[in-house]
Parts: sequence; structure tokens; C-alpha cells
Amino acid sequence: MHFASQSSILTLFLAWFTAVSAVPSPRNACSNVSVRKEWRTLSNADKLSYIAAVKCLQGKPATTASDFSGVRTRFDDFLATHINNTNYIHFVGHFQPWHRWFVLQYEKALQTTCGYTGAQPMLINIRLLDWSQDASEELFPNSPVFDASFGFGGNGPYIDSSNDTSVKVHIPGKTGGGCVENGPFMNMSVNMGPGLSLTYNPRCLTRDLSPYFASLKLNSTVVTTALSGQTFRDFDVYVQGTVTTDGMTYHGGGHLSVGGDLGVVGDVYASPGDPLFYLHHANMDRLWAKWEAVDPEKRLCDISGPDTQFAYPFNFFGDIPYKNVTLAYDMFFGNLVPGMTWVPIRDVMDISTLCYTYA
Ligand SMILES: *[C@@H]1O[C@H](CO)[C@@H](O)[C@H](O)[C@H]1NC(C)=O
Ligand SMILES: *[C@@H]1O[C@H](CO)[C@@H](O)[C@H](O)[C@H]1NC(C)=O
Ligand SMILES: *[C@@H]1O[C@H](CO)[C@@H](O)[C@H](O)[C@H]1NC(C)=O
Ligand SMILES: *[C@@H]1O[C@H](CO)[C@@H](O)[C@H](O)[C@H]1NC(C)=O
Ligand SMILES: *[C@@H]1O[C@H](CO)[C@@H](O)[C@H](O)[C@H]1NC(C)=O
Ligand SMILES: *[C@@H]1O[C@H](CO)[C@@H](O)[C@H](O)[C@H]1NC(C)=O
Ligand SMILES: [Cu+2]
Repeated sequence: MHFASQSSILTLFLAWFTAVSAVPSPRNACSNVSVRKEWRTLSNADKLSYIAAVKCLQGKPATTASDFSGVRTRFDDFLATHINNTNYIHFVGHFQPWHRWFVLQYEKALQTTCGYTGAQPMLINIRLLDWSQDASEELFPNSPVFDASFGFGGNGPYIDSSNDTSVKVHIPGKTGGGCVENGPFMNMSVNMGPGLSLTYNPRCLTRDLSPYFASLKLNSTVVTTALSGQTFRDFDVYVQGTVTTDGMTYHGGGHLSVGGDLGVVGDVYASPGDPLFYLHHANMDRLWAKWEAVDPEKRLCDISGPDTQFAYPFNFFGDIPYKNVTLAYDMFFGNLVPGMTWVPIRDVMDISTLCYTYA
């Protein structure tokens, strides 16, 4: 009993060694896997607990208040970090990797700072129905995500912005523009923006829904075309689209079908001021992960694109110098999460190592 024979010790050791070498190193093992689900598949109780966690984050102390004068809460840390980095993280090769890490840190903040036990929800194209069934234009504003009791509230009242020169790109079919009038975020304060401004500028949450734009940009054809890209470059160039309404696809489409001309989530800088930002970007991330899963051996290491905004192949305004990013490229997050200022693209390529998945 007390002394195992040498041979049984050897057997035990071999069994242990075999088991250990067969599984990934413990460093990568996930003790908890977050299962991210589509908003309308959550129970009402789960919807309310997510919304409560977001409101909780909007009351927690910030970590970047000494970097950005407008920051008041932990929620604002994310808004400010996005605003400050906007010109370095869009129309670059690390656009999708940066936003993957960003949404993950938000999900972790909800979980660790606000005791949220669920996962980051996402939206399948913000439509009433699954995109494979292509909801009609009429159904878009009635999507459960805009519900006042079990969603994020709806549109703002109509404001004619057709002659507003501060609007750079006018969105066809816009129906709102004013402050959100119902739901849990009707009284929330968007503390920074518009644009690059990082000073304290509290204002209401605005939305400016365009069901028409949604029908053009969030339909199944757009998603299928993106996923048919054979290389990351093909996939990513299509997903990022261009800066005109014609050239936008589901990234710009998701922002501007809700943000229109005047809505917060349509502001490329301050878009994380609308809590819906994180559901849209989780869906974008789901589609990237889905694209990767088609050929993991190749696609989990496939990255490309410029390190500089609006360089080739996003050279809409002419050619400028750049380098192509690689897996070793370090993405910058400032002081969003202490100790994680720089994150190499390599570390975010495989969501299974980040301990979340999509249902
Ligand atoms: C796993 O999740 C549970 C429930 O949310 C939590 O209590 C626990 O601390 C988590 N464990 C780790 C290692 O994150
Ligand atoms: C916008 O400008 C046009 C042309 O000047 C004018 O007819 C129209 O009334 C203006 N609309 C608003 C809302 O100011
Ligand atoms: C918003 O503020 C108004 C006025 O203070 C208050 O009556 C209402 O209950 C608040 N709504 C929410 C959802 O917090
Ligand atoms: C789907 O999107 C494509 C590309 O934007 C567009 O040309 C087409 O008209 C859309 N289909 C529907 C049914 O709206
Ligand atoms: C970046 O990669 C693309 C695609 O492989 C290539 O055409 C381009 O010349 C590269 N640019 C630089 C600066 O190396
Ligand atoms: C804000 O952005 C600037 C670049 O415009 C950068 O130098 C600075 O480090 C950033 N600050 C933080 C705290 O992220
Ligand atoms: Cu962004």
C-alpha cells in the first residue's frame, strides 16, 4: 500500500507524461469559456443582467482619468481609448485584431468589475430575423435589440440633417437623429466626442436609424461575399469597405444603419459611447472567427494590411508610406488595462486561446 513497485511508478509516470503532452500547455487552458450568444436568444433575465452590468460599468471608477480629461467612469475608459486610437486602428491591417481584443477587455470588465456571469452578446446583423431569412426594411426598427424593456431602447426623434455641414457622409433613409427617448440608456451621458475630442462633453445618447441602409448593408449577400474571401486580405478589405456609402459593407453598415447622420454609434471616433457598439463588434468578431474556422491551419496565422491608416490597399486618398503588419505587430491600448499596453496580433488570432466562443 505504502510503497508502489518501481514498475507501477513507471506506468503512472508514463500515463501522466502521455496525458500532459497530449493536451495544450496549462497556460492556455481555459477555466471558464464565455459562450457568446445572439441577443434575441437570451432569456429576458439574461438580457436584463447584461444591461445591468453595462449600467454598473458606467458607475465604476476609471483607470484612464489621468490620460483623458473627459473620462468619468470605467465605461468611459473604453470610449476614450477608442477615440484616442481611432486614426491608428481603422483602415489598417490590425483593425479586426484590435477590436477583438477591445471587445474582450470590455466583456472581462463587465465580468470582473460588475460581477456579470454571462458572456458578451452579439447581434446577427441587427435584424429582427436571422440574416439567412432577410428581414424586411419595415422590421428593422422593431428588432428586439431596440426594445425599451428588454433591449437598448430605440431611435431618436427625426431631425433633418440634410443641410448639416458637420455631417461628412449623409446616410440615405435616415429616420431619427435626436436623443434616445426610451429604454435603459435614455438618460445616459455620453461623456466624450464627438470626433477626436477627449474633453468632458456630456450629452445624450442619439440614434438615427436607417432601415433602408440596413437592408442594403446587413443582408446575407454582404455576409456571404465577405466569408467567401480566400485570404485574410480579401476578407478584410471587403469587411472594412471604403469611406463612401456605396463602398461600405457590414462594418460601416452596422454603425450607420443605427447611427445614421447624427447617432453616436455612427461617429467613427466616439461610437463606443453607444452600448450597442459592443454587440455589433462582437458579431463582426464572430464572422472573422467563422472565416478562420474554415481552414484553421492557414487562417489562424493569416494577417495582412498596412500599419498606417489609409495606406494601400485602403489608399483612397493617394499613396502614403507604410509597412505591412505581421503576427508580431504590437497593438497599442494605452492604459485601458494595466500591464497590457501592447498586445501582439499573434495573441488574438485564435479565440479558443482567449477562452470564448460563439454559440
Ligand atoms: C469562472 O466563472 C465563475 C462564475 O462566473 C466564477 O465564479 C469564477 O471565479 C470563474 N473562474 C475563473 C478562474 O475565472
Ligand atoms: C436645405 O437646403 C435647401 C436648399 O437651400 C432648402 O430648400 C431646404 O429648405 C433646407 N432644409 C433645411 C431643413 O434647412
Ligand atoms: C430618466 O430620467 C427621468 C427624469 O429624471 C426619470 O423620470 C426616468 O425614470 C429616467 N429613466 C431611466 C430609464 O433611467
Ligand atoms: C443586399 O446587399 C447588396 C450589396 O449592398 C445590394 O446590392 C442588394 O440590393 C441587397 N439586397 C437586398 C434584398 O436588399
Ligand atoms: C504589402 O503586402 C502586399 C500584399 O502582399 C504587397 O502587394 C505590398 O507590396 C506589400 N507592401 C509593402 C510595403 O511591403
Ligand atoms: C493617445 O494617442 C496619442 C497619439 O495620438 C499617443 O501618443 C498617446 O500615447 C495616447 N494616449 C493614451 C493614454 O493612450
Ligand atoms: Cu472602431
